Amino acid sequence: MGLENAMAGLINIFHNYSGKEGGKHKLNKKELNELLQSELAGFLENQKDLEAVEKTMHNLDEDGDGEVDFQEFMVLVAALTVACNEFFCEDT
Ligand SMILES: [Ca+2]
Ligand SMILES: [Ca+2]
Repeated sequence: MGLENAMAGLINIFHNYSGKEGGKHKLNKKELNELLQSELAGFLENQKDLEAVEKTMHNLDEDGDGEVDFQEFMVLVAALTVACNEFFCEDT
């Protein structure tokens, strides 16, 4: 899988969840929660409670509109990808 496919995949996944309710291009708290539980369950094993989701939301929501847009979502993906890479490097 090339990087272009990986990027298209990220965009698809975001819109699968952001389009469920409210603004189609933004994740509200419920949509973010669903995305985290379904797509990042392995990474966020210890963040299953809503309080943690709320905290994640608050940290990601840079413009303070109460929802997470794609740019804000990418900050999370980038941070998790870097963390994953570090973990992977440590492990070998
Ligand atoms: Ca939405
Ligand atoms: Ca926002």
